[in-house]
This record gives sequence, structure tokens and C-alpha cells, in this order.
Amino acid sequence: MGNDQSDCSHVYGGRMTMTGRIVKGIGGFYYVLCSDGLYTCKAKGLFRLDKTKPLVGDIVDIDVIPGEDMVGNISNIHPRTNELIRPNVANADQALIIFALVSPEPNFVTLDKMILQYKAQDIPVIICFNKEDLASENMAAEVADDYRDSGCRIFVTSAREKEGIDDLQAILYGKTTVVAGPSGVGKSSIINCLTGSDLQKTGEISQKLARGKHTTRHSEIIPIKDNTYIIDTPGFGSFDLFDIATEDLSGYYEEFKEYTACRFMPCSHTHEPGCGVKDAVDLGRISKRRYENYAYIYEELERSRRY
Ligand SMILES: Nc1nc2c(ncn2[C@@H]2O[C@H](COP(=O)(O)OP(=O)(O)O)[C@@H](O)[C@H]2O)c(=O)[nH]1
Ligand SMILES: [Mg+2]
Ligand SMILES: [Zn+2]
Repeated sequence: MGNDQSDCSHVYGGRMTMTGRIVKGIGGFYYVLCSDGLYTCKAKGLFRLDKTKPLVGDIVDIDVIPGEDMVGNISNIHPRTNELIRPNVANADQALIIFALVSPEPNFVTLDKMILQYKAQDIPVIICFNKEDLASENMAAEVADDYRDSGCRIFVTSAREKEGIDDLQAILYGKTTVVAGPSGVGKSSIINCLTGSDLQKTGEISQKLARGKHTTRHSEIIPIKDNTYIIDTPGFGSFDLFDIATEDLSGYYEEFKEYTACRFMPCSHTHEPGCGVKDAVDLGRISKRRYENYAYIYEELERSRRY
């Protein structure tokens, strides 16, 4: 992102403006992190001007309201490098998808759908397989192998044993990373390792809370260090693959790319004879698990299109 938030206050005719980043938005209030702290802001007038709604992740200018304690009004949104739909945030550089190797048992179809969701939005994906301490060595290696050619960078960690966290730190540095994954996989534990604090509630308590009345959670930016941010996203329920047409699906599978010279063109790589992708699966060049889940997701997209 390279947004420099230092030295960003200016005084124009007695009016003070600051530049910062929206870290949270709740009930019409935006919390904007500036060099001297967190401002509570509204966005009066902005909507009417060009109908742009401020998003978590936006770099914004604010007018500081004189005589009040850290209160402002958002006057301008800086141009976005991108805007994600799910979660609806701005200026994310990459996504970190966290799954546990065991406990909870990984659902690889869900993982693949999450990968697809980010790839369809042009966001590079990092996968972190956590709870290495609970898994057999074999399993960690097998799973990592399945995703080796997926175009995603793979990390295997244990938040409990603090294994692999340094490598993760390194790849997050200087970037804004959206973090996602099912509940219970260790997202909060990993975020705590990264921030070196216990700010995130972990374990059963937070899971109970999440299932309770206050299920409306919001995306929130957590600063890790200079210019390094994590966007913690609300949990997800069932997963619709938005905006992906069946004929585009295979294009998001990096590991298929070498093998798509099929007898029939176009080829869905599901049932056609002389399919290069299926041959590569048979020869062990494409992960069987990735392929089978591709075929499953393809079918699901086909079915949803028919209704
Ligand atoms: N054995 C083991 N347990 C972990 C690890 N990471 C997290 N946990 C535990 O898994 C549970 C869920 O972790 P939490 O961070 O709350 O998951 P979240 O729902 O994804 O945020 C907690 O009881 C954690 O202590 C790990 O690497 N190994
Ligand atoms: Mg959590
Ligand atoms: Zn084919």
C-alpha cells in the first residue's frame, strides 16, 4: 500500500485536516487511524456528492472538529487500489486463508471456494494450515502438496507452539492482508502471535459469543507494525460462488494451465474424452483432491445456473 500516514496534518484557514485510514465502520461512524490517534468520524455530505460509501481500508482526509476530543468528518476518500465485495473492504493487497489441519477437520471444498472467491477478485492468496502440532507429519506434507501448484503460497504453522509464525510475519510485512477462515481454526490465536498481544479473544468463549445475539460482526483493521495491517473479517456461513461462470472456473486453477490442450474445445474437464486435465490427474501431475473438488464445484455452479 505504501500509504504514509506520518506528517499529515494541515491547517487551512483555521480548519485542520488529517489523513488516516478507516479501521472500522459501525452504525454510521467511521474510526479513522491517524498519526496522533483514532478519530471518530462521520461522512456528512460525501454520499450526496458522488455516492461513494467509505469502506474499511480506505485512506481518507478528515476535517477535525475543533473543541471536540478526536472527532472528525470525512471530507475525501483517496483513490482505491481495489475494492473487495466479500468482505466489502478497500485497498487489500492479499488474502490469508487460515485452515486447521485437524480440529476442526478441514473442508477442502470450502477452502477451494474461498481461494476462488479471492482469485476472481484478483487478490493473491496465501494459505496457512494451522495446528501442525496436532497433525501427523504425513498429513501436513500431503495437504501442502495438494496446494503446491495452486498459485497460492503455503505456510504450515502452530500458533500454540509458535511455529512458522516468523515466516508468516515476513510475507505480511508492508502489506494489508485480509484474513479469513472457518471458526476454530486459530485465526485469533495467529493474529495474537503476529501482534504479540492478547487483544483477540480466542477459544470457546469467542465462539459462543459469535453464535449468540451479536452475530453482526464487522471487518476491522488491526495494525501489526508500520504499514502492515491485517483485516479481520466476519465469519462466513454457507458459501455462494458469486460472479463465477462455469466456463471461467477452470481458469482459476493454476495447476490446470499446462494441461488444457484437450480434444474438445471448450472442455469443461469433467466428462469429455481426451481431456488433458483428466489425463494429468491420472498421471499424478495434478492433485486428485483439487481436481475432484473442482468437478464438484463445477457441478454445483451448473446446478445453480439451471434454477
Ligand atoms: N493445538 C493447537 N490449538 C490451537 C492452535 N491455534 C489455536 N488453537 C486453539 O484452537 C481454538 C480456537 O482458536 P481461535 O484462535 O479462537 O480460532 P478462531 O475461531 O479461528 O479465531 C482455541 O482453543 C485455541 O487455543 C494450534 O496451533 N494448535
Ligand atoms: Mg476468532
Ligand atoms: Zn479438458
